[in-house]
Amino acid sequence: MAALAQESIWFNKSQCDDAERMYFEKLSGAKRSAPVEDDSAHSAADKPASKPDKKEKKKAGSSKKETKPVEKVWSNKADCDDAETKLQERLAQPEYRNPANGECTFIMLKPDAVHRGLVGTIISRFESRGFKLLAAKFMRASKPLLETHYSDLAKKGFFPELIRYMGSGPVVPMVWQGLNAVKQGRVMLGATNPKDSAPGTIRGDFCVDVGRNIIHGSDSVESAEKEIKLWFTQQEISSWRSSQTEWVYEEEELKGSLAEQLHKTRSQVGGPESLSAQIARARQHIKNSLECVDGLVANVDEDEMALASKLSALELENKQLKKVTDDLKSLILRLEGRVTSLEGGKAPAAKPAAEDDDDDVDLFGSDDDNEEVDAEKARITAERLKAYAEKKSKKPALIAKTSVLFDVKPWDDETDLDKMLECCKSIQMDGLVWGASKKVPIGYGIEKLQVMCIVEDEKVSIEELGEKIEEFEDYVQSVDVAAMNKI
Ligand code: IDP
Ligand code: MG
Repeated sequence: MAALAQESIWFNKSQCDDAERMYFEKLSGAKRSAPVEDDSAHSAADKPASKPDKKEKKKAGSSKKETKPVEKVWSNKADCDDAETKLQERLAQPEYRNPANGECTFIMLKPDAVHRGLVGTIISRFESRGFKLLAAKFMRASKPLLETHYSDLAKKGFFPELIRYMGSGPVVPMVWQGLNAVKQGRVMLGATNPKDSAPGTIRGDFCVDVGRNIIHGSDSVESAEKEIKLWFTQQEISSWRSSQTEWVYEEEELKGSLAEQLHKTRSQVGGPESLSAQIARARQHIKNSLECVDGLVANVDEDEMALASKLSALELENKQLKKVTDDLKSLILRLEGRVTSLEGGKAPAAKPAAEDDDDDVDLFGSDDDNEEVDAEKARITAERLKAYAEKKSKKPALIAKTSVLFDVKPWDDETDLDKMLECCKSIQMDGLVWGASKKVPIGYGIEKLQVMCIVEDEKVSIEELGEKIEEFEDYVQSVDVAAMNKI
């Protein structure tokens, strides 16, 4: 009898070893030892009762029973220990957990369950199922707590009785954790009305009346979270690892975990779609920037070229005007000389009297009879020369002037350029005349102001004028002389 019992135990152990070996190999990556010729799949150590047979086989050598290669479960204890260590190490890694196994639900044994002594039985059902108890307490629930808990049923006719019944005795609120704990919890509870609950469910097995249905269970993950927070503090919830974990959950935990990790990584980088969207956005941004820079360069070139051609045109015009005035000046001088010579009968009339005095020919050529006439002529000539000199002195002297084009840059696109221009033109100086102005875009919606002025070189320093403009700090960031031309 005892031998028979032992036999059966050994048989089971061999099956168990196989399962264990496969399981350990799967989880820990432990290598099988090479197939060996073994005369006992269930080794001598495992099966002491076979010892005599083994000896016989050794002696027999080529016995009838063909020795077939059988994989050894573990070649030695060191291998086994090694595999165990590896398994434990891997299990200890957090990514080895399947987050789905961490789902929590709120279960509460109602006062009728306590009164009827079903607390242990019901807890046992959850434990047996493989769920893990994270929190539990035995308490009398206050009315406000129960009203909050059942607030969604406040309008129901049975609400006052429900609150009274729930507060009529102690309750056992609990937090259970496990794979699909919320849904599975509801399945284990059975329908709200016990008359509809299937046998095998808690309500189906232990109660008959909807108003005395002994147990509560969260109906969704969201309400579970809410209810757990309502009934428990964070400190009251224990986090622990059941030694049964790997016997309750298979290794798809790992798959779930990897999938979860991938999902997490993707959501961190914004998902594959949003990543490509980000790249597209970045590309567009770079393209825009390049276009903007191109536009800026084109603008600058265009402006500068326009300005340069305008300046060279002005320069040419200036030269032509200068030539015209020079020609006119010499013509006037010539004409004046002629008029004088015609009027005075002497040429050139423009010569000063002193020069005439030095003229030996004239002096020695004059006789006493003509002395008075000559004196009169000399007086008239002197008067005319004086008048001419006076007239000439009244003519404006040629004044050196410069035409300046200032580039006045604002701080940003919000700077009021009209105000800035007003400020510039508020600078009034002797020898300064403000001219035309225009706004020139410099990119990113910002415009600069170009303002022209003519200054008399003697009276106005261009550098000082620039500094004066820069003093309008509220508007002006910097001032540059874009172009300068002598007039
Ligand atoms: P549940 O407990 O299965 O989630 P709910 O509809 O949320 O069912 O109702 C909450 C509790 O209110 C029930 O467990 C039960 O105790 C009670 N209840 C529900 N319907 C009735 C009813 O028609 N008469 C009396 N009590 C009811
Ligand atoms: Mg409910």
